[in-house]
Amino acid sequence: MPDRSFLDWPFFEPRHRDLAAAAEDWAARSVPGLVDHHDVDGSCRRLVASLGEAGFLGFAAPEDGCFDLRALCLLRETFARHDGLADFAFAMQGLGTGALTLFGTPAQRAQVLPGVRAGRSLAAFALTEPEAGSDVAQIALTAAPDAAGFVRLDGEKTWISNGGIADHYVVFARSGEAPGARGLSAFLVPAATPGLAVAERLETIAPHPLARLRFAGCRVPEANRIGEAGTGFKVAMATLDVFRATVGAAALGFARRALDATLARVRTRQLFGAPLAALQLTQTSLAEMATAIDTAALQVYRAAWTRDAGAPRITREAAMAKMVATEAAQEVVDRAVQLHGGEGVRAGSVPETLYREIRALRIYEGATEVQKLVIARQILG
Ligand code: COS
Repeated sequence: MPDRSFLDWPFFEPRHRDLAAAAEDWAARSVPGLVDHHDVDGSCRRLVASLGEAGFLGFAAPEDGCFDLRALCLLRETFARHDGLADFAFAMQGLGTGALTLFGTPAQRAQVLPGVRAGRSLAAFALTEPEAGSDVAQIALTAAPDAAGFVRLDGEKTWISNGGIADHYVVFARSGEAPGARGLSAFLVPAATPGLAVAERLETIAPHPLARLRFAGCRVPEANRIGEAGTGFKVAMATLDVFRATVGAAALGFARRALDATLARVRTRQLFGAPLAALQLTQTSLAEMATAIDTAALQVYRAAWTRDAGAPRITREAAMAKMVATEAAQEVVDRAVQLHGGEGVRAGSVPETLYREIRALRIYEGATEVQKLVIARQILG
């Protein structure tokens, strides 16, 4: 059982402690029966349906439009500790609708969010392009006026999580009001819209549903624009401000699992006539792992608490939380592999699985290098 003492920190309210216990209970009972890593599409559909039934998706797409970021982080941390896909399935329902929750009209929200909340429909966030990932202002997919009341989308998106299985995408496009960041808009695009096709499914070291999408004469009503024309960059950044802290939380879940597995290992594994845990070199590693985890948790829940307490923006806090927690988790997982020896690299072992799972978190939703850029800009003013 992982260290739960952080739940006594003053960041949390009683409802958060209850939620963490309920999430732990659901994950322990349900996740093993829902996940098959050889069938990531089916696993995600089953997970989303079950998460919806259990009521957890209400936190990803809140009915009142107000995120409880501490709750989102606690849920991602708990689900990630049990299985990377469980965390992924939950997180995408939030990231894929975050723009609607924050900027959608009542009609847009009513069209999409109840299905997402109930686990009946899957959501996706389509920002990255082959030539625009870290540099969002370079987005090239065009949104041009078409027949009266319609826009026409042409271009490509890539590395889209839930690509291929999502029921709707929030797509960021160049609508051309101004050059660069000020000429983008966000659109809600149902997956069945003619002209939208999955160009390629993408395989990664920790498989989950991921695709490159092609938009060719894909027409959506003007009414599907999320927020004002030309504000797509800010819509994307504000969504990422919320979800970056939760990426840190998922990393924390992986790191806690790695430490737990390592503690069990070093207590039982005999070396030079004593348990591995008796060696001071091992103790140094354990101390550094535990400290890195607490440091990451402080950053994640500081960011979440700051937003929940009413801060208008947590750009700096969220970037720090994502950077610190994902980098810490990579280090913790690597140490776990090392302390497990050969077992640490055996395909399917806990450390090996975590080693594959953690890597992408230092890249997606803004690589560590981008977070440094964001933090520096914030402190420079
Ligand atoms: N919330 C609201 N508004 C924001 C914002 C935020 N977090 N961040 C920037 N903005 C606003 C700025 O205030 C600026 O507004 P004005 O034009 O009114 O002055 C505008 O957006 C443009 O900002 P900026 O000049 O900083 O834009 P850049 O193109 O220089 O941004 C970074 C560069 C690196 C910060 C941005 O492109 C980024 O975050 N990239 C990473 C994206 C990412 O996470 N990609 C992964 C894909 S998602 S899996």
